[in-house]
Amino acid sequence: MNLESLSRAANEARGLAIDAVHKCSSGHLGLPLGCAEIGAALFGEALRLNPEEPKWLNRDRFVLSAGHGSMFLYSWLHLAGFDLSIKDVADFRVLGSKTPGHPESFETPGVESTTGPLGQGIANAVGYAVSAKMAAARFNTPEHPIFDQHIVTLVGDGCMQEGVAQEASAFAGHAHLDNLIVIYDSNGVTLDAMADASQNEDTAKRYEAFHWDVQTVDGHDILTVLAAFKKAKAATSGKPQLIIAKTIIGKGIPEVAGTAKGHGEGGAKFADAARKALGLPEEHFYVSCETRSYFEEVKKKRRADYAAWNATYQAWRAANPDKAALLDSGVKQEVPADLLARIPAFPADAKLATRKAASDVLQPIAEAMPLFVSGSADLYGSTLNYINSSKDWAPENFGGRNIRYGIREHAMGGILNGIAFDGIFRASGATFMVFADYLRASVRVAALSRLPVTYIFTHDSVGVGEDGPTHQPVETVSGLRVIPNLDVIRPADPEETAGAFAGAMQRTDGPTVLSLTRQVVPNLSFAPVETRREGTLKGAYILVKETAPLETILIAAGSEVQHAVAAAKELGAGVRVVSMPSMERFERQSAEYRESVLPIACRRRVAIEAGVSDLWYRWVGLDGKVVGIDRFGISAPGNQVMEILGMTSANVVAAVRSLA
Ligand SMILES: Cc1ncc(C[n+]2csc(CCOP(=O)(O)OP(=O)(O)O)c2C)c(N)n1
Repeated sequence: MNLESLSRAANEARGLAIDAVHKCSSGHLGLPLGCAEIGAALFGEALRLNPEEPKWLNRDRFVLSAGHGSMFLYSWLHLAGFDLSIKDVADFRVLGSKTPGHPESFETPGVESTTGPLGQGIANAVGYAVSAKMAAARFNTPEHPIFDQHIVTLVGDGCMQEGVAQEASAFAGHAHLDNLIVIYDSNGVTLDAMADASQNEDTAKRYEAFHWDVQTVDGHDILTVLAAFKKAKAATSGKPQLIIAKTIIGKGIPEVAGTAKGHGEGGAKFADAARKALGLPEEHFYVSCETRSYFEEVKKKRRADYAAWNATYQAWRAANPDKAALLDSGVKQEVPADLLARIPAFPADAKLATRKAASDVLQPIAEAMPLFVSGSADLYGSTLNYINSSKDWAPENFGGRNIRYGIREHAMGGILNGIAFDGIFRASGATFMVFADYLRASVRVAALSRLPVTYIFTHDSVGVGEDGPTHQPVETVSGLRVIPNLDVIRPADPEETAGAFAGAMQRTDGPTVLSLTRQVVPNLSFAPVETRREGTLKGAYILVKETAPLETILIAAGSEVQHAVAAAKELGAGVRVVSMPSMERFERQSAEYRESVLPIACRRRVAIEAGVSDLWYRWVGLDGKVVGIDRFGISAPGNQVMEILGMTSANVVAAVRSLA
């Protein structure tokens, strides 16, 4: 460690941020300037990283929860030697660059998580910490402890104010995640105003009450920050660690420092004077030879740390070939090719809710995929997604595969993302469909970041019944369908449920929602098991084939498929029933397949689903009709609610007969 070098690097990092924000006339200077010394301490010394192996399994994970301060991350990744050139830094926010406005996990080496929506990052960090604990429990051996990394996240007042941070922090304290270090950039400023315009809580006391250890330091004193960090890493209290770093936002641009004007790009117009005052030359995007050579030395040390770990790792691999193969399969996101075949067929006369079918399907999937983990937001008793062959994930059993998130849906969403960002375990979590909106912000980030998270959302329609309209989703399923890169699968029966679950597992470039019923549905056993399973993987398929020239197509999903089938019987031989459990998967099929299922020439179409009708018009067209529910539900037994709100075969028949 060399204090002079780190201080110099801090000011040069400030210069990079000033130049980048000045060049593109947008971005946020406050955090990169205010946290420059923290950056120097972390990236110049304290973090266990190897820029040459950005995916080193035992690296410390650094999550910039305050994603608006992205130039902090880009500057330090560049200086530390990640594959991010000075040109990349200069191309901040330019089309196609590796330095987008907010950090995106899939764009930039060293960026662990997509952040920007405040609060998500801290929940991601908790997820990373969960993953690290699970990895240590499942893979470490007494001779070869290959996982002992820390998860470090930098958060601001904004992250701290968000509810998701509160949920995630309470979860972390309860779970004794002592591998988690949160650094709070406490600068007393938010976007609009001084932070005291909207907050006056005692954060230290709040976190102590969450069972965290808390230190408060001067965030501009590199040695103090380093000492606090060292103490946090060495803590033996079994608690997560909060370092409250008092900083001055925008430090380095006196005209705006310490004020809300320092938060964004406001200070950039004082760039020249600021550069001079910081001792930087005229040259933009300047990094001194001294700083370069300092980081070359740091890199050497990091290379040696990595090599030492790698020796242990290779010895571990040799001594534990089964564990090594399992870890490899997790990292490569492998899915058994015969997954679907490992799920036994249901009895032809099965009458199950699809949530129960999913519960039965989950067990062989969990056996076939040992790194699949399942959680619930205090609803296992209803969501039925407990892995029976395992136990609770808990401090005394971090190898457990069932994670109790408590009634913290949003944190669950962010934690699932963190586990998925880490990329070893396959994360899934459950709640009632109607509460999907509580974690929607995290679902959106999962979709954007191409994370293979599985959401098990049960009680997916007004069929919920007696709990009434507060618990009866009508708009929720379609609300999820409009999120790009999110698959929603709403299976109609147990075999479609098997296909849906396997489809979610096979998908590695984005998340999947399994939309499942509370109420019993018939097994559509008149169609072969394979037809229903494979058809679900394709998103839509012909469930009932017309036996005369095609006149009418009925389209349905989930619990309403039975009504389409009954209506077809009444309507006669020229009617086809298409089961469409997943619009998104169907859209990815070839034009030929789509035409074979929904021939364009047949425009007499009716769709039925117990939810808002809008999206179904896409499939029935202007000539067709939709039997849907465009209002909130009713408190009464589910079958009565369904009937009153029109979910009957008679209504499908009437809709068809009303067509030209
Ligand atoms: C969920 C969410 N709400 C609002 C914003 C817009 N926003 C970006 S930064 C910010 C203020 C954050 O304040 P703080 O964390 O103190 O950051 P600092 O001013 O210290 O950089 C706001 C409101 C956002 N990015 N995410």
